[in-house]
Amino acid sequence: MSILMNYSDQRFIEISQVIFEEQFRRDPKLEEEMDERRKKLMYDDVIYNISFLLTSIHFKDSKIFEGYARWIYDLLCNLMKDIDRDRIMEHMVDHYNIMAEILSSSSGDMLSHDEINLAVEYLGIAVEVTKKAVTDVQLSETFMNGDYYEIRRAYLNAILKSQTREAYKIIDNAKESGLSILDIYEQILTKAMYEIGLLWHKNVITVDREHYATSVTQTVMSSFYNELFDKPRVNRVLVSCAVGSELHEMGIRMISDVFEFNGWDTYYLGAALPKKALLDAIKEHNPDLIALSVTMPPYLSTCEDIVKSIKEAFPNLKIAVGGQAFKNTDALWKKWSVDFYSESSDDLIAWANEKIKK
Ligand code: B12
Repeated sequence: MSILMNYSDQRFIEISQVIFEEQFRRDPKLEEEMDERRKKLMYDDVIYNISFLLTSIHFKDSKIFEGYARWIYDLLCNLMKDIDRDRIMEHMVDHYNIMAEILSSSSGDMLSHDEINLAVEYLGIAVEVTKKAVTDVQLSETFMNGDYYEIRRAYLNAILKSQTREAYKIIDNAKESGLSILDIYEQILTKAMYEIGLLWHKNVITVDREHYATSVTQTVMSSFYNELFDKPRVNRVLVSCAVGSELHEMGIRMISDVFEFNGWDTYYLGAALPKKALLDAIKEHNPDLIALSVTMPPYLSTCEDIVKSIKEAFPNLKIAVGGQAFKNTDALWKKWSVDFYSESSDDLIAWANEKIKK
């Protein structure tokens, strides 16, 4: 005997209530995430979910519930932008698992044995579809084009799914398969971070996911340290920093690492360094090259000022500038007395190794 679509059937209401309450019991974090309005909507959703499942079972057509699971996941991601996609996946997977347990154990008088089996099967499909949907996001052309797409995609997927160990493993495997530090930095990590930025900008991921991506990527970068400092020295010195109150410092740290890997002695001074401290550091380390990085356009004028001061105090010191702030300018660096600009670390190291010799 089926209760298909009979919303007023008391058994239907009772089972929805039990599923709803069980989910809150098992996952106390839900109380913080769901205000009263959301709780009400969530309860309504339990009823919809059961009715779609029962329809699917009635027609013995798994596609009905599978399509619904994908649809409801996208809907919830759009409605609850403050909760990350990965967490919403957890909500739904828990929900489907609880539904399967409760329908199997307590719906004997509502569903036949065969119907219960179908319910469990279709809910299993919904779990898989929902897990897959976490990484099913629209990616930019830049991310999809170019070498090592598969590795970059796997790395991004691991970050979107909170799989920290997997992310490290992907980079370890890439290293083992012979990818250079330059390729890993430029083709995997930089492109993945740019994509994370775009997904945040489009409101597809939350800001905490962006912060998590940053911390995973910084840890990945530090895993290169043993190799970096092992390289034969070439007796050349780089001083580098991010300019102004710039907090974006991963790019310039990459530059510094790449130089260290090429045998240069590097002094990476981080971000938010006062001009006087930078000039003192130049005096102390006597570099062959200084690399300045700007991501946020408001710090371009700070960079211009620093470039002028460095050239006044150290006229022969070579200066390179870079970072995303320059990308949307009309070749601004050409108006300054800098020696080199490029969009990436590989061009800079190639230029420096060729032009700066001792
Ligand atoms: C992680 C991140 C942060 C982190 C930074 C943490 C850290 N420790 O670095 C935190 C959370 C602090 C942050 C804060 C903010 N961020 Co942010 N952030 C990012 C994100 C996602 C990644 C940055 C990154 O590491 N990229 C990877 C590195 C490797 O790339 P890169 O820096 O470009 O470096 C490469 C090249 O440019 C080049 N290069 C770099 N420097 C140099 C120097 C030389 C000499 C040369 C030759 C080459 C070179 O080589 C590198 C390798 O190719 C970007 C997205 C993006 N597109 O990058 C947004 C992004 C840069 N952030 C953005 C914004 C808006 C902000 C905030 C204003 C947000 C806010 N409302 O608070 C603040 C501003 C803070 C500040 N005062 O600086 C926007 C900037 C938009 C714009 N139009 O400028 C971006 C683009 C996100 C977006 N899509 O909208 N952010």
